[in-house]
Amino acid sequence: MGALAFFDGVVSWRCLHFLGLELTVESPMKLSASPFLAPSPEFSRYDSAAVVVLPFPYEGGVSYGRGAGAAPQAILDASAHVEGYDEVLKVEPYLMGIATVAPPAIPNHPEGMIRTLHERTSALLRDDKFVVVLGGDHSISSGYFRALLEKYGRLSCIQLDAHSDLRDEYEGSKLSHASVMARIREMTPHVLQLGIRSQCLEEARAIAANGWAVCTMHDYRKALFDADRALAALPDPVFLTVDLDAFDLSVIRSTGTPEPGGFTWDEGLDLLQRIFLRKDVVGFDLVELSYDGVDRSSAFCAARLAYKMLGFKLAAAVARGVTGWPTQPVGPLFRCRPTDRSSPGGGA
Ligand SMILES: [Mn+2]
Repeated sequence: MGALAFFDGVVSWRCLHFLGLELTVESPMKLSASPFLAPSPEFSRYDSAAVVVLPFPYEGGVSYGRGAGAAPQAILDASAHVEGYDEVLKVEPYLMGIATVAPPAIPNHPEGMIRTLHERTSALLRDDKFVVVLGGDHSISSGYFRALLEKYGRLSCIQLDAHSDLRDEYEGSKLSHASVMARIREMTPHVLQLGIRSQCLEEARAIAANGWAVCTMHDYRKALFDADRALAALPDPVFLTVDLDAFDLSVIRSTGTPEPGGFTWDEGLDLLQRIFLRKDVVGFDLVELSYDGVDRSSAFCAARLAYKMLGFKLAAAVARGVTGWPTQPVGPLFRCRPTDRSSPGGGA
């Protein structure tokens, strides 16, 4: 294949004008050899896709179990076995076009890692793609959050997680996965944390002192926290970060720091559907899957979850009249439109 192999599947066209000649070159952002869902090629081309999946295999921020670095590829491999038809929505959401780019080279220090993710997601957002980042451990999320914040000017964050991740630093690092929500809270006051069932005294005191919107799983189950009211109070647009340990071990058991008592599959999907229908979700990530080469079901559930969430995103856009149900990829469907952002409480 030689030098041409590099450009095989290369995406994002750019035109240069030089001495009156128009030269078309391509940026070195390669498509993945294993596209999400493995659809026929016409549904995974970059230029026509509404959605871009970015695998980000980083696990330098973990504190317990490893395997997050192998997770994105495991999710992509599993996604080839996910049905393209959504039996609840009764449509095939992949018809909107879902491209999957190859993972970038990631520096092995956290600052460089964050910078790399920020740069990659910023480039995809400039092309008006709806970007799904597949982690990787949770320390990556602040890089994508910053890219979205720069695009939209203001941004809220909804986190589904067993852990509140609010320690200012953990094991000497401010960029540990246990500190990611502390970093995001430095960029926005509008944060809603759901499913929490593991935190330290420092975190509990900070939550109480600041009146932060943190819904423990106990309070969720006992109806002691009004999630609908908290959702309504959160300004649009919203970044959604899903730590897969938010789900119960009976759904997804292979995570970096597993905790019992999480969302069932149906509970989690119901909550996520409400979030997508009521809020303007402009991007999300799935993090903390720990792939050990044996447990295929956790990776499959993560793939299924990502596709369910994309179906919810599409259904919300259809409900708002932003688009009809797509029958073929026609480029970005969810691009930022000022009229979409007129209502802070926004959404259907
Ligand atoms: Mn967690």
